[in-house]
Amino acid sequence: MERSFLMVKPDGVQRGLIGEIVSRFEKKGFKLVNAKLMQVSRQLAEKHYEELKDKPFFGELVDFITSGPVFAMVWEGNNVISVSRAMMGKTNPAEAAPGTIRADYAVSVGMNIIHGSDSPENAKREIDLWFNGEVVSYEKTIDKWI
Ligand code: DAT
Ligand code: MG
Repeated sequence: MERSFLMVKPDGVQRGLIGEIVSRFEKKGFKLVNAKLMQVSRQLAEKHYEELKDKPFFGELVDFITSGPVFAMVWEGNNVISVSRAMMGKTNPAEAAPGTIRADYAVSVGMNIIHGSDSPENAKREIDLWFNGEVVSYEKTIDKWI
């Protein structure tokens, strides 16, 4: 079963959107297999976003991600990586389709509420980085209906 790393960013936590975001993925039929509220260190933020280290906004991005607690999660389900990206909407909320998380709750590209892995390779890398690769495996009786 495919897994993805998702994270409610500091703006989403401050704005009280953890429950709303968790609810969207639960209702979709994905399974939460790990989660934690945490203050991110600069070292972790820089490692997480290392692919972007040469971008002009890298410093601001690390400042933002370390500016308050985040809610880090691992979700499991069929095509969860691409489907959760579709549910998040485009990086720039102004271009995100109505009904997506970023379109519904954000207006700036910097503060866009949520992170989600963009490929199987990055999902594995991020689950290893944030959760030491650990997930909670469990059955739900509803699984056969999803
Ligand atoms: P995504 O979060 O949709 O995967 P990304 O990986 O390209 O997007 O970039 C990571 C984050 O960096 C993104 O959520 C917000 C920030 N960012 C991206 N492009 C930016 C830009 N042009 N100006 C400011 N921040 C930007
Ligand atoms: Mg990305």
